[in-house]
Amino acid sequence: MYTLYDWTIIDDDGQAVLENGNRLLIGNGYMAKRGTVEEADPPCMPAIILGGVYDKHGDRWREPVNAPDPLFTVLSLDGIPFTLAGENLSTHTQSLNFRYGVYSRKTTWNTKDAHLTVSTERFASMDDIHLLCMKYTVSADAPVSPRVEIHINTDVCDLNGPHLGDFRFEVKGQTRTLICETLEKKIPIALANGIEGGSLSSIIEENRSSYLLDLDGSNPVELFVFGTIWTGLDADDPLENVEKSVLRAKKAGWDCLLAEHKAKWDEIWRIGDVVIKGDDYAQRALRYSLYHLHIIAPRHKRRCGNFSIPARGLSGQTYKGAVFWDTEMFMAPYFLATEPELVAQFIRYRIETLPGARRKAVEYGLRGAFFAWESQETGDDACTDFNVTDVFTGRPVRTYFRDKQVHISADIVLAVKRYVDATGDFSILKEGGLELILEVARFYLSSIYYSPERKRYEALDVVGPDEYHERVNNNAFTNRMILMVFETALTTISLLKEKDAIFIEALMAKLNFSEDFAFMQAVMPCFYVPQPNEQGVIEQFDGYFRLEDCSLDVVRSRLKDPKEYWGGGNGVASTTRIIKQADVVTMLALFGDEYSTFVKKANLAFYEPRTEHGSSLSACMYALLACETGGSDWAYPFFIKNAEMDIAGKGKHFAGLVYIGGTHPAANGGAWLTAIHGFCGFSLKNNKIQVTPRLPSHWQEVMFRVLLPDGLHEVTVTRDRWDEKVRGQNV
Ligand code: IFM
Repeated sequence: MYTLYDWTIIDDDGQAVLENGNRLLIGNGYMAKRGTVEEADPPCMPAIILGGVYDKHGDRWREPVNAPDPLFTVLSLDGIPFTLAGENLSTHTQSLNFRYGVYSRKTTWNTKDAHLTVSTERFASMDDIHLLCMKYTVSADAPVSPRVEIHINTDVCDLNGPHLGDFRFEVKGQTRTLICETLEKKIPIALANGIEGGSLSSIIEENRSSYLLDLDGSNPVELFVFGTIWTGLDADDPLENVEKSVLRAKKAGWDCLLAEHKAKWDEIWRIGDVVIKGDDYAQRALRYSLYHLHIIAPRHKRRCGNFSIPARGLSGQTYKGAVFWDTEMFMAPYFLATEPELVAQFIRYRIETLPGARRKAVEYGLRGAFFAWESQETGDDACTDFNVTDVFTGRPVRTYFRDKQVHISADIVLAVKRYVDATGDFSILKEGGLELILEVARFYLSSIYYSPERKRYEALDVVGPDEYHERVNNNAFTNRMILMVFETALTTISLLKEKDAIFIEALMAKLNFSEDFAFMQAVMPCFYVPQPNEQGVIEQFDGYFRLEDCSLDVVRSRLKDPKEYWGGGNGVASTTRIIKQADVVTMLALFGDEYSTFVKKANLAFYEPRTEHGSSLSACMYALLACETGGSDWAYPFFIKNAEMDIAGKGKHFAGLVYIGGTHPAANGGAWLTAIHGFCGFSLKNNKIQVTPRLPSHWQEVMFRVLLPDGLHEVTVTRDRWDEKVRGQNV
């Protein structure tokens, strides 16, 4: 069972192994290591996921590479390894300090002569992203001689692997190296570990990485293990680099490396922290959520191009380690306020993957840029046509996420627009941002239809955010987003024309966009966006109101298997008004200025009881809209649901038979969105901070910081007032 304290989460029974893997994850944006114990075997899903490194095994799903573990350590006595499953287990706790990203465990086993305890600490250095550090301490209350073996373990678990081959080990003194390569693209992956004995005199026998410890019953033995990882995407000679990194780490030593790592975290929190007064649990849970965003933020420059954040972060191989709309819509707002350079990096990643988006559009007989629903390093779509497995037949189910969830391209445009609005950084538009916007506009221009009867342009045969209803016409959210793309294209062109007319002319010529431009102008006034009915409710898509109107409980009672997929051809929700996640409500939360409070309230009241919230992207949109309509207390449980998503570990683990467990960065971002945009009523207008306090009734105060072009702003919001201090340029 876990307990959440200030900056620490502790699990004291080790039962929930898979949940703890996520809950106690450490990382630094380059890689993340799951919160499993050092000796964990593949069924416990130990993993070190490397951001942006993918592999495909045969015709199985392409997914991120799980690297060998350079910190793998097993303790044994008389040849019998100690495990958490052993009957000799006495006590076990694991914890995570989420201020500094330090994982710890303490486990005691009974032996016939003594109680034997292993205590470890480890971190993924924020200072040297290639480095993992571990302190491994063994103690006993009576003399005993256990053995410690430290390997670079290649026996890792993969959902669709294995992904590595051609393993070549070498041992040089206390340093062990391994070079191997991915199967598909032959990317070299190099690892090394170096071991330092804090009490080397206690080690009486040494055989490569195997140590027989002579414990005297009072003095513990401390071993320090430094593991490093480089890939062929980082350097020409990753092997040389891992060796150098290990030597550097051994020379610096644990204390120094830990201090450097902590200094980086201090810097992150100096800008990124949020302080809540009046609600300790919310404070802890929100900081924990922000921690999870920071450990997957790709701050480092990659020589092979920019990368973004996958939907399950770096917590495993779920969803093929792919980047979805989650990043732009749910995570980017936090980083836009605190580290806008990261959002620029997300956008650059999309600019660099434009060729993949163009290829996808061509594949569907369309023009422009149709971004991948599940994007990996090239921008080609990793999403398959059969993304769910039927629980009854074991057969793949045809899903339409890949070909019909067209809003993905517009979501990316919205992020570009928001970035430029907030930072005034027009350079990104010239470096491919405007090209991206125009190519997305062109994609929609090539996919919409004109209805002569209704005298309007429509978007037909799409899937909106509610994935349970496939191939629908005029999904309100999608249509409004498409219109936003046209609006953004138009305003950005005229804005840049004023600044650099030659650039605009050249770009229009390069893209041959003049005809599209004229067509877009003609389409805009007659592009259809569904409007509220007399009751103020907006129909989610054409014909939605004609579907069976039954309760969530009734739909749930129709399930024959708890893992059954609710959507698609045979899903229990497909023929009903029950939806998976916020859809119309997301549109209202994004375009709030265009709708009255009456309409917002009507849609909240209508859609919330009909929403399964089967996605971690749902709660925050309901919460945001509720805050706008005076419902902060109503929104509070939705905020908590988001903020504690990875603490409680109650998120869905299966879609059909496909494993979808992992961390939920979109929910982490959603928690910040609700606290800051929702409860504090924060927004930016022309680079000026605006706040409308609407805190939940038991909150006294919230402090957060925003990094604007003129410096760091510290905003304090109380129940009825707010205050802003500018801390100047020197951030
Ligand atoms: O992007 C989401 C989608 O909206 C719902 N299914 C899971 C995806 C990844 O989080």
